[in-house]
Amino acid sequence: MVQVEKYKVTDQYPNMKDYDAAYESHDWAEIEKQFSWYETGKFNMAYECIDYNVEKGLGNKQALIFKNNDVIERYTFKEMQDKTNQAANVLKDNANIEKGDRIFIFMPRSPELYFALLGSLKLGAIVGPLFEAFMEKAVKDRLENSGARVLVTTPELLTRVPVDELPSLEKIVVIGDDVSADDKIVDFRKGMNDASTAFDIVWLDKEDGLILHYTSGSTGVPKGVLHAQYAMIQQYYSGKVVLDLKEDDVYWCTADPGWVTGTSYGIFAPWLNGVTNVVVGGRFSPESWYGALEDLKVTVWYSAPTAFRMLMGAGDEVVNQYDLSHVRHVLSVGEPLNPEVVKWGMDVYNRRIHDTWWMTETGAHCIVNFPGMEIRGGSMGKPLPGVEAAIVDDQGNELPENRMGNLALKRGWPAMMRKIWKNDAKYDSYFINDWYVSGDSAYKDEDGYYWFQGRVDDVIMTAGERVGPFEIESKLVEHEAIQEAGVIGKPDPIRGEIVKAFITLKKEYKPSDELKEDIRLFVKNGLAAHAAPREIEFKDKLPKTRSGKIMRRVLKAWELNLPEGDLSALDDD
Ligand code: 6R9
Repeated sequence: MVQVEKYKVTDQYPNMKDYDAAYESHDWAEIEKQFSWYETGKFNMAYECIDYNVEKGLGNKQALIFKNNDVIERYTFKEMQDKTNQAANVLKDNANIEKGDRIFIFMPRSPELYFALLGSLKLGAIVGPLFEAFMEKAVKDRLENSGARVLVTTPELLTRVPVDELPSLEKIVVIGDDVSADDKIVDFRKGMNDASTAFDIVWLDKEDGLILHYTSGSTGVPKGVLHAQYAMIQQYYSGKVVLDLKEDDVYWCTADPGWVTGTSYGIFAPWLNGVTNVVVGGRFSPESWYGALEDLKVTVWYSAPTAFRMLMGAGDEVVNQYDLSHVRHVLSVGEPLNPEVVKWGMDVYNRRIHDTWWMTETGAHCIVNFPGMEIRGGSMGKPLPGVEAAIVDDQGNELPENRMGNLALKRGWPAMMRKIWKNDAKYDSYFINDWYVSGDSAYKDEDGYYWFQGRVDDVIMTAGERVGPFEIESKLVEHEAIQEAGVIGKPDPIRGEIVKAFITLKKEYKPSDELKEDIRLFVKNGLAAHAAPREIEFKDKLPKTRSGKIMRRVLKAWELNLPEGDLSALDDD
């Protein structure tokens, strides 16, 4: 049995009630009372995020701090109200947007992205955010499938939009200097200069569309996941109890809005809670990230295992050059958080890193390490109050404790997706009876903690044993030479599958046969003989999605010489 590291609650969270009490007493109807629509019946996410805060007297409070290298821009909630109203007017004056029309946004992070996105929501449009790194085919597929009527982009990225092949696309709003406008192209900056700061928000119903995120599932075909306005209730609540957002917090979520984390927790949760929200542009480097934490005095920091592993690989000396004393709460999402990383977080930041599990489809946190509960290194935690989870078999029967199976959620949590765009059959295929089946494999221990094992398709069957790749990867990254590891099952005539590991080494280490042998022994002695990789291949880097997930599907395709499938999510910079 692997030793589990436990991290007790400290006095860091004096205001958090304990987890069991919060779960027992939870009632979404009580949370609804926090929103303006509880009184008015009129919904609009952008109103709740921005205007409602101004009305509550937070107009002069910093809403957005944008940092890109040495440039820092700051906007109060009142300024955000004006800017988002102006953006809404620019869109309204140039395109005939009706409630539910799709407006896509394809640009790097900048304050204007947030003005345009919230402005689109004020018009009642459904927003579709795209990663700036998408190439022509990925852009076309998404605009085509969604039938987007308007695209907001920059002059540089416009070159990747096959405008002539997109008949539904009526207007392109270009954000740049010297834009030459015509009957299709709109000059955003000129429009903003001329636009009024007054705008009549289009009121919606709670089930009206909010956001359309395209995500590549394990099969690799991108699908449009639609969320409704009502998702806000869970985003707000989890912002309060999981991100632990408080009035004076300076909050930084490192995710791009092209990924659901960058909208649910990079836009909605912080602003629904009236908190100062930090956006950092430019590329990742340990120096620029620690610099942002120090300069902006960030208090709550939400990032991903891939980033934490890179920071860990950069060495502890870098950390010590920065003053991170303001950071009081750290969270992670996107991939399993290796116990080694949690341990390192305790050593160098003196903070517990709180893992959170959820998906594009779930819209908000579902399984979390609640700030007030004991953390067990490697576990994604327990269900968010108001969410019912279980491990089920392929027929939807609940499995007993400590049995690996499908991680499932009881249908009906507030932020659940409402449809897969133009693909009802796909939507229906997620459900067995009342269970939404996530496609992740996990087990629940006797204390109710959930332990991620891998995507269902990634689970390895070797010599009659089921092994989750995550456990092996986590053991591998404990090895002093290893930076990152991706593990797959490779078909084998005798054993069914064998464990194969793709490994990147820390800078100081060189590949060698001795090192392979040492790594094998390390896993064999530290985990189990059947988990030790029979094959090891060293790589300069691993294939990852733009949100930082190791793409085991691509590793497998390389290994078996299979087609790689849709690679639009692959981060190939
Ligand atoms: C928010 C987000 C969802 C998939 C999910 C799972 C993996 C996310 C995780 C995690 C282990 C965690 N995942 N968080 N695995 N522990 N804390 O990531 O959405 O991009 O749709 O990915 O990511 O496999 O099913 P999305």
